[in-house]
Amino acid sequence: MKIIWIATSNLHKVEEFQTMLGKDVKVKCLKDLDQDIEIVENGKTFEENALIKARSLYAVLKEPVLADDSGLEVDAMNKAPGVYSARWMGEDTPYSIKNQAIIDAVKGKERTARFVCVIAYINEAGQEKTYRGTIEGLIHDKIEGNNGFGYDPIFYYPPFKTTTANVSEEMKNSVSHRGRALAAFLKDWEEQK
Ligand code: ITT
Repeated sequence: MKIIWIATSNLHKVEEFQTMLGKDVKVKCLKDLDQDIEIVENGKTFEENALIKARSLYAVLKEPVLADDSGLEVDAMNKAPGVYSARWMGEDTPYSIKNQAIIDAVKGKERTARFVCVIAYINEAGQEKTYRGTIEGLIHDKIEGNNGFGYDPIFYYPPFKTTTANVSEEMKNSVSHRGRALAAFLKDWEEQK
């Protein structure tokens, strides 16, 4: 079976990648390594951070790797939390609290927001490329839905008439920032075969 390494320790991302890539591929992540690698995510953009993650894993494996850097941009918050989405208000703060804080912050303001995902790929020869996917939506006025993760329960996607936490994983993946970035990567990858 083909193995694809992804430089993430977020098991929700791993699950989404596994579902999107299908049963012929086994997704492996940082938790499958027999050593801890230190990744200093100090980039200012999703592209920089995705490359930092991919390079850290490539340095250890010396085989093709993917990495994902993603986050939520809220227009009324000057595009925060953005690249700080995981760390915003503290990495261990429950999303019920972070999500309510965003709902409160946009009250009476523009509700537009987007999820952004940048996938970085490094091939066997060490060549690097990034792929960006976005999904435009609105900050919902309440927390809704039990699927997905992170900010999904407040991300209202108008075509679904509900949040991305209130639809199946397949439905979310079919339009999501991660799904779109992965589709761009796969198209390029197939063409290069
Ligand atoms: P890795 O760095 O190990 O990949 P992470 O969770 O720290 O895991 P990021 O630095 O890319 O990853 O931060 C992404 C954060 O953005 C994530 O923790 C969520 O808070 C949010 N996010 C990204 N994609 C999301 C999605 O599909 N649904 C909900 N929230 C998402």
